[in-house]
Amino acid sequence: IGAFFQERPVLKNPFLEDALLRGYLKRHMPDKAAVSDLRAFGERVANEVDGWGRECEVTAPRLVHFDPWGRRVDHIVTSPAWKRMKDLSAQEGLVASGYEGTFWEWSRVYQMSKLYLFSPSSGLYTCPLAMTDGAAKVIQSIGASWPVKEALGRLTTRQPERFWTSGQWMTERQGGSDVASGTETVAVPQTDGSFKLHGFKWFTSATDADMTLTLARVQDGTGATTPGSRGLSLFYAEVSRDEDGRLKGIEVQRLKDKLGTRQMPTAELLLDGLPAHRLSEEGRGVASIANMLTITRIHNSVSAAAAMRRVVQLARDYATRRTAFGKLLKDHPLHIQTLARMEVETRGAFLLVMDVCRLLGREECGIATQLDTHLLRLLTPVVKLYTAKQAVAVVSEGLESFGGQGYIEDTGLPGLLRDAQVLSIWEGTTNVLSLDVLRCVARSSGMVLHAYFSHVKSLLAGASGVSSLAPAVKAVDGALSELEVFVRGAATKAPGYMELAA
Ligand code: MFK
Ligand code: FAD
Repeated sequence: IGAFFQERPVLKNPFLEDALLRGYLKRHMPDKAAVSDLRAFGERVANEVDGWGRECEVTAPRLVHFDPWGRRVDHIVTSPAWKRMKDLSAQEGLVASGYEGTFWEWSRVYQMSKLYLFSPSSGLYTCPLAMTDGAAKVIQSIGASWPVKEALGRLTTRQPERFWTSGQWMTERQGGSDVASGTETVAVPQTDGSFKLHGFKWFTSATDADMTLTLARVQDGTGATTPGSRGLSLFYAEVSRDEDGRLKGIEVQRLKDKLGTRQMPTAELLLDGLPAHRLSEEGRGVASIANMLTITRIHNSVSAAAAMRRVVQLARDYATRRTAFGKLLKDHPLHIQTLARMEVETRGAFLLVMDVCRLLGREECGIATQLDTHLLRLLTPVVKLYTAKQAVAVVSEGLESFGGQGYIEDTGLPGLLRDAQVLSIWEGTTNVLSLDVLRCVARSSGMVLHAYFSHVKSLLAGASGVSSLAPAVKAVDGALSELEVFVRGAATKAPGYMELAA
């Protein structure tokens, strides 16, 4: 009954559809090789990868505890599409391109642009890639020697058969934000200088990884450990199996039943003598894993901007196909205003994210000024916390622009919202990242904020003819004056400084 069937929104090449991305690249890195690679990858995302992403969503990972004969195997069974994502990630250099330096200071912008195209179609494979990138960064910054030299090569290779992913096992039952008090895992020294880890990791995502970085407390000869942050060290462990097929030193307790990110396994792990190597100095675990946090928080922001861009692209397309009250949605001014507001949020997010990627690239090439370094430190938590919240709001609005169909599971749209919701929780919640902003402001005696407002002031000066920016100029001037008081207080350790930094 009824001859009408609504046309679906069509995903077109996300690179060609994204005038802002293309314009940004043209302005900043007009390298033909990068642009043609992104165009070709965009084609692949629309025509091939997006289907795999859907397959990952509908074929959720599952845990097989025992083999048919009762032996404990703890196999996390993932979909063929999830495995294809791993191979594709290596071939396309989704981690490698951040380390190859092909585009010099723009290598990170290029890599993150590619991830931005990939993310909404990736079946959440961006999660292991973020942690893999973070692990490579930590190993590189510590200085890759045995036993992690081989690992660094595998994390950053383009050869699918060599490519490894890494986990990031930090959260325990007592503390995900407060890992300093919450970490109970102990590292027992072995006679050969290695360690065995005993503890329980409460959230471990993409647990089919080949290795992990994790935190634990080294036991002394009496079995005692140091409490708090100063007791935590950073460890490297490989996830491997013995000749009977059992995981060495790990039992997978269960997979989490999650609101979203269902494409990806998130497990609870009992570490029962996991062989590991200490990477950091004793007690420098948190400071040493901070590089991983920086990278994964930037990846998170890229995924947030990408989720917004994807829903806007689909909503715009749908507005050209759906008719209501006698005309297409695109011809209803109110609907267009809704889409325009989403577009503005998406553009703002994209530009902030790309600026942080640009700063990261400059730092990694050794050409960052002190201003760049301050901005990178300050803006990393800011961009993560801000874009995560934006993504939930914009994607939610985006779903509404499809009417009832936005709520229907097999359109693939609801998954976008579910997956956006996690962006503000993992890799540091909004409050914890706000405190991280305060931490870096306090530790630099306010200099990072001063650098930030001076930078914004110089940007505004470049647009001095735009009268609508006058309130912003006034606000920045006010902030700079207040900061001068703050910085002076900090320098003299006046009581006002302690109140502000508390
Ligand atoms: C699509 C993309 C997806 C991404 C994949 C996600 C998969 C999911 C993975 C996870 O969720 S992994 C778990 C992530 N967990 C967190 O993000 C933990 C959140 N909590 C914090 O970030 C806390 O602020 C923190 C654990 C860091 C607090 O620890 P402490 O030990 O109480 O902090 P403290 O004493 O202030 O700092 C210790 C050192 O670390 C200091 O260095 P120094 O000793 O040299 O002074 C700090 O400066 C340094 N530090 C802390 N945060 C830093 C940092 N350095 C640089 N950047 C930071 N953000
Ligand atoms: P809590 O720390 O208990 O926080 C609860 C609330 O209190 C939050 O709203 C928080 O903002 C607030 N809060 C905490 N401290 C403060 C404070 N000082 N001031 C103000 N507010 C505060 N972790 C890993 O290590 N590896 C993984 O692979 C991983 N994968 C994950 C996958 C998923 C799908 C999810 C949901 C989580 C994953 N996590 C992982 C865990 C995640 O990093 C933590 O859940 C997160 O860091 C928060 O920690 P928590 O759950 O202990 O919350």
